[in-house]
Amino acid sequence: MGPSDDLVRRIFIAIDLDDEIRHGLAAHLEAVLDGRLPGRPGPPANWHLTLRFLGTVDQPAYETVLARLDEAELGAPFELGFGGLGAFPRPGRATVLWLATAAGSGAVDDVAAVIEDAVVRAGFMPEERPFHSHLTLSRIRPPEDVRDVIESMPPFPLRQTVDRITVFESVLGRGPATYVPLETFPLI
Ligand code: 2AM
Repeated sequence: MGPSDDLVRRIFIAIDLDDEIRHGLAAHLEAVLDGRLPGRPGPPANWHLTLRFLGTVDQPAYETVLARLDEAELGAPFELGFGGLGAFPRPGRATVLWLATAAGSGAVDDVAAVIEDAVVRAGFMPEERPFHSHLTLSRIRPPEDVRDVIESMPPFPLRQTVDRITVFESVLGRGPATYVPLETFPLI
């Protein structure tokens, strides 16, 4: 056992957003919805596009994940565009309100599949739910009908270049979780 072998962290792998996207999206939501997102909106600093949630990971497993990601062929950088709003499990009874990806969605799916493969090689159970790329904006409890909100928002027009993926730690506490970037892996 090394000195940090008992360290456990809550880990996920994601596409981080440029500050321009954070500011632009916050302004877009404010302009279109007057800041009135249903439910509990996440702070813009927390916005990201999850590729794979790992949950609680001990230090040896964490290091194995990093090694498998380091070996993985993550693909080339790409342009990511966004669309309008959507909701899980469905707009008429939503618990999660999200922003869709548009241009580059196929590349997001591809990199998510490569990461899934790397994570399974690292010894994790395969993800059973199909991957749906989305940027979570708000969590809604109890569920609400958000069809009007979804219909009232035009697509978000900005784009960003995705040239790396980021391994985040989710630090839970009172209020919103804090997401701490731990490692990045370049797309080349
Ligand atoms: P989300 O992408 O729909 O927001 C950190 O918690 C990130 O991992 C969140 O973005 C969250 O969902 C995602 N995630 C996926 N599965 C999760 C789970 N079972 N518990 C918590 N977060 C999960």
